[in-house]
Amino acid sequence: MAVFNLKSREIECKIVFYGPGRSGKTTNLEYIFKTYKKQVSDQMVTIDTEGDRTLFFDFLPMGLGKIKGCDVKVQLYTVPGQVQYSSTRKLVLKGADGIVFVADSFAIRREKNMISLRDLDQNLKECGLNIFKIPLVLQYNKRDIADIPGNTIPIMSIEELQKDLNKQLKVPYYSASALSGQGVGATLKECLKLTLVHLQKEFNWAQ
Ligand SMILES: Nc1nc2c(ncn2[C@@H]2O[C@H](COP(=O)(O)OP(=O)(O)OP(=O)(O)O)[C@@H](O)[C@H]2O)c(=O)[nH]1
Ligand SMILES: [Mg+2]
Repeated sequence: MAVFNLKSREIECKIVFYGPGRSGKTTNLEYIFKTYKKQVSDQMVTIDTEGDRTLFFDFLPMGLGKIKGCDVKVQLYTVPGQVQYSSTRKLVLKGADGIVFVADSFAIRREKNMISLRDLDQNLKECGLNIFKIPLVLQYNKRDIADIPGNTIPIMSIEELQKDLNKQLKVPYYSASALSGQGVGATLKECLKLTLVHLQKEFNWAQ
């Protein structure tokens, strides 16, 4: 839940990068950290990892400057994608104002994407939130692999990913490569836009 300070006209909101293990959530944050230096207000904090697996969360604070007279601050979080860290995911999800769901384009991860989206739905419910109402953007990651000529790794098409994950939700989606950064900024900007519009309505702060 965003913190809105009427006196100082400051708003602080939380965006959570969700998705199955190894889909590229941490890589998204790393790219944002090194690319948006002007907006990043502090170091990226990575709490507890094992190799490149997130065991707790990553955290990156950003300042977007003034929007309609309000100083907008955003906290980006990633959850640990591995199935066994369900309670940590729920903890990180608490108070989320917007979600980026990072799906893996690898065909072998098809089931894992769908399980993770169901897990998001369930955990949002337990936090008193609704997957159809919360600002949500889907990111179809690792498209760089699909674009390699002669690639032999089976990759899902955008149409297949849409059918699996976005048939009912009908939310904005982006193809991306968190590794090269393609589509990362667009995903984040869309999620920020949806989140701020949602908060404007909720708090009436743009009046
Ligand atoms: N080719 C390619 N590899 C990627 C991309 N994004 C992430 N990876 C690789 O996928 C692996 C997992 O990426 P992470 O960002 O650690 O995944 P995660 O979603 O944070 O995983 P958990 O912390 O276990 O939930 C790493 O080896 C990344 O380099 C991408 O867009 N393209
Ligand atoms: Mg991670």
